Amino acid sequence: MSGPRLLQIAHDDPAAIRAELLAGLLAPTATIAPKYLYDALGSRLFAAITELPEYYPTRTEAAIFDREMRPMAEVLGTLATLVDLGAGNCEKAARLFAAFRVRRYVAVDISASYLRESLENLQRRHPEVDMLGVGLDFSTTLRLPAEVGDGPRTLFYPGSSIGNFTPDEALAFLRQAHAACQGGALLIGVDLVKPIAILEPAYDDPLGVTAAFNRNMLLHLNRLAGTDFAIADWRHVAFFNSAESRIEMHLEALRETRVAWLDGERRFAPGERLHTENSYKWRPDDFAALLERAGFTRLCRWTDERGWFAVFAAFA
Ligand code: AVI
Repeated sequence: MSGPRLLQIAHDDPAAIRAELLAGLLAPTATIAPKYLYDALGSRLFAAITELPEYYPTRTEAAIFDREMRPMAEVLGTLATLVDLGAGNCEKAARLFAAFRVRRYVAVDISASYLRESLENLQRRHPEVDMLGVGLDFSTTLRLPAEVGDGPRTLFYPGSSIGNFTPDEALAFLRQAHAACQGGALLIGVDLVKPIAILEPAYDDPLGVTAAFNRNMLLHLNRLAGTDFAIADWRHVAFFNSAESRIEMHLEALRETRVAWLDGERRFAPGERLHTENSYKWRPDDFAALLERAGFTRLCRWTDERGWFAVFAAFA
């Protein structure tokens, strides 16, 4: 048995990351991209969020896959190449291997070294599948390396991470996904609009795990940008913005606070906010229309009985 191959596509250099973060901090409404929520601790806190009773997306999507695996396999057929976008521990994709008779598995995540252990474990359990790990920040450009191979591919993008893009960004991403699947398909999970009484606790849980996840971004920024955020000066705020159909996460200054770095500073008044994430909630027909605008033709969709979450198969 040969082990999985790993490939790292260039990271942004630290100076460019620092410049981007500081520009966001100095903007009239301070904004930091949600990808900076995920340092090592942030990734663990996100995993803990998925276990919370209030955070319904992960288990609702898993239940759809459990119930609909056979109809999905009938629609999609054998998946010669499955490309897992944001693979993490690779477990969601691994559940598809048998039903979809996956022959080649390509795990893509921001860093190839994060994938090593998960892929090695998976390779031991599935010696019949050819595996490749690709380190790539596909949130900016989804261009897969030639090593992924020729022929149609099925792109797998679960978890409703598409919701962390604005609708324009989502369209741009889906157009790139359409090109990247080379005549194959996209299998994607999408969180849907639902009552505020369900949405808001999912992003502001009583245990405070989502608050820790959000506030931890400041520790990450202190390391990446050399800032001196005092975590105790900031509180987690999350609410549903109905006009934009999105949950917004912010960090709000509890008191007058000054954040300094090597050659600059910004003062925040009490109540002033730093915008850290949007999580768009889609209406199924609007998302289907978005897939069609991106170039996908035939669509299939599966939802749970409450209509909280949808999985779409979209063919190029
Ligand atoms: C990763 N992403 C789909 C999550 C979401 O629901 O938007 C991130 C998250 N933010 C707060 N809780 C979970």
